[in-house]
Amino acid sequence: MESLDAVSSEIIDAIDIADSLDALEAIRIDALGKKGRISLMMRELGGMNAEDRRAAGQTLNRVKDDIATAIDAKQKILAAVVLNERLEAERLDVSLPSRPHTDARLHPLSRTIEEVIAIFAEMGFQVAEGPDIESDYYNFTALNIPPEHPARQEHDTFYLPADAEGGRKVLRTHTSPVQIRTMESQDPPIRIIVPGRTYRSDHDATHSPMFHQCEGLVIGDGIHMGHLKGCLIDFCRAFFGVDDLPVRFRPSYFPFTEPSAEVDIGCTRQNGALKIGAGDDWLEILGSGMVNPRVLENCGYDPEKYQGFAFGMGIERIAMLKYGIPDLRTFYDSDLRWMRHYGFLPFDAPSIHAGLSGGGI
Ligand code: 2U9
Repeated sequence: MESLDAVSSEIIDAIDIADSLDALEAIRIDALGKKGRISLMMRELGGMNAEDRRAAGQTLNRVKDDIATAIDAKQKILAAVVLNERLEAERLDVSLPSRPHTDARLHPLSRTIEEVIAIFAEMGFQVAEGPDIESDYYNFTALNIPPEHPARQEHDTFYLPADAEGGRKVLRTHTSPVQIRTMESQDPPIRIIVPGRTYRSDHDATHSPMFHQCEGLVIGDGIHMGHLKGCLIDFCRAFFGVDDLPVRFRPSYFPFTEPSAEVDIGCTRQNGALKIGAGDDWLEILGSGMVNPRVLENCGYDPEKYQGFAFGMGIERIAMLKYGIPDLRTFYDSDLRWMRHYGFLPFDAPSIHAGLSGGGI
């Protein structure tokens, strides 16, 4: 095994003077690779008799291990050299000023929707959603809105071009179609709120063609006006953060509810300033009512078995009242200065989760 010793020390010397990881890898392949010098010698063992093979095999394995160990040790040294070179070359100037940034804000409408959801979630409501583009059936007919009703008129509702069968879809004028769809697909009990965008052909200082509503629906066995009143009184008090807020139910009319009631909260108006809470004045906040039996029938429910109540509110309106935002149109201006003033920091939201138990808003 004279020649093996020579080959071995030649390889070990080469490892010693290797000055890069690439050079070391080339040496490894040349020695231990598939067609490497040591590997070829291993193959030659096959032609030897058993006794010679055992002795030569042991020597070869020892040499192979020595070379692998030497490569491993050198690899660590060279890797450390590379790392040190990088650490020397790369410098981080921690005194540089950071890139300019502005904190994002949550839009007051998003915040208001989150607050409304949090309050109703605590009462066991789930959030339901549906399409903005609706059929005439879901937006009007199923809700007992008659063909001659003004809401169906061209100048009040955005109609899409007629389809091949002459049917015309609408941009939903309220979120109520979602309640119809929910009733069609689920059995009572139902307890949902439906926040979302709605559209009406109206544009002035107090109306926007796109606005947001949150409606709610409760259906069950024996649901009555007392449930409606308790639920909405609790909501108003939690939303405005006033425990003893006076709440008044005033008779009204909607085609989809019977009886119907508008909900007012107590307030005072002094020198043009509005204060929510006990006072000698009232402010309309919500519409509500017991679901009209015809609407229940349209959804395949037996009105003798199930009853329910529904309600609706305009998100822009309650956001303006709660946060003192004077002009509806500013909600959609995307003015960053306005957002910095009226917007919310995303994590600055403890009152959202305070819900019914209060905690101050
Ligand atoms: C179904 C049955 C009944 C939803 C209701 C109101 C009263 C209401 C307005 C408030 C201000 C809309 O944004 S607004 O202009 N809404 O007064 N909404 S009851 O009643 C329903 C809904 C769905 C199946």
